[in-house]
Amino acid sequence: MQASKGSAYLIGALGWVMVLSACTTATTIPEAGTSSHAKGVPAADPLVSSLPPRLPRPLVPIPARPKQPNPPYPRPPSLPSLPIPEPLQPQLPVLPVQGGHYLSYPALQTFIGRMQQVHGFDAGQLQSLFATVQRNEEIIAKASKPAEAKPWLQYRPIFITEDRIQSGMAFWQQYANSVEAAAQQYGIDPAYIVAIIGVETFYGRNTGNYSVLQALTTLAFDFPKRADFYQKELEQYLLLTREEQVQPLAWQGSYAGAMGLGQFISSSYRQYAQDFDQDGRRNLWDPEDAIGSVANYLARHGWQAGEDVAVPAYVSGQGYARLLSEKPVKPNLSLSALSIQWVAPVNNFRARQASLILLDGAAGSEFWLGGDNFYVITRYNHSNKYAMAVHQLAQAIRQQMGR
Ligand SMILES: [Ca+2]
Repeated sequence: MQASKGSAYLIGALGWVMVLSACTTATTIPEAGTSSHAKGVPAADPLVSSLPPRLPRPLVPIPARPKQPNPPYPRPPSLPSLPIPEPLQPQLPVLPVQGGHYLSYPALQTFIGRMQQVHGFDAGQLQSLFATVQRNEEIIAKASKPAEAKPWLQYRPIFITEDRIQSGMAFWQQYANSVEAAAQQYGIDPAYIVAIIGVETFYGRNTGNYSVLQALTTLAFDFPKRADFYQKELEQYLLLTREEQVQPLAWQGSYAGAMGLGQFISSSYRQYAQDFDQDGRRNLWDPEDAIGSVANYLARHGWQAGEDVAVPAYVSGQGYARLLSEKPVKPNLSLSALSIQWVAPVNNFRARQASLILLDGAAGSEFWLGGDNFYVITRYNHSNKYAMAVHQLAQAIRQQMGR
């Protein structure tokens, strides 16, 4: 594919010098626009490894994020109804014992004892509750093969589709008041609120139809790899349903126990869910509550208003390899540190610092720089591919909305 490496390198090097120069001398930085596509991003060129390092340059200064007062929250005129779980009795029901699979598990008995001692649950009621829960093999199989295990070239087409982009535009238009109110109140780019709900559930199409109690119980006691995590989430789920006065058998979610349009796990639901429509209940199956809750989640994890999320990167030589990490890492590289390893953004990139991301795309290796906001999105789902899908969907929706 590279018929003339010499001339390609020369052009690439010239372009790179121009980009670096633009990046480090700009005092005002233009909008990122729609630079998220990977087309034209060059792969690493192993021939160019002995160029001298550059002197560190200062980062583009970014003004501190202004505090914004909470605007009065306007209610949209009317909303269509998505299926919303009914509130049930706050008390756990006394259920007939059915010889439930899990009652024989010592780990479940230890768990019930802890729920009684630490949180004051009635052990008898919990015995009755768990007697109704059966192990679900499908849940274990799905947890063993998460979508994030796919390479980017297979992962991207799941989420970046015309149908999802159009649905995102329709969702944004339908809930424009809530999206704008949440964006303003929490200082979040509205396109990313819309995109996360799109990637998570296709705007409510796929909120999941597994019993959350069954999913969490199965993974807590029959998925040793993440048993500690899911036992904590099961604990959180019982606390959550008690607080929200919902029967634990009532809620349905993903195979991993994630709930609502934003797919919050129980601990996140308790900590970050918002009653954004102010009807007295935090209901993540309600689009307005989901919009406010996603925005709150991003804000609480450090979203930086006015910063870009990600930008394609030029890479030369071999030095970039030491900057890569399989898992998401908190950005800690300045543009000057990147330039020393011959890495530079294709476009101006508004971010205090960056991490280098390598994705295996349809056309080969794709290099990207992710800023703090890219990392914040990975706090939602600990995957660079996930955050990139959110970024590209957000950019595609925004482009078609003309915003
Ligand atoms: Ca509500």
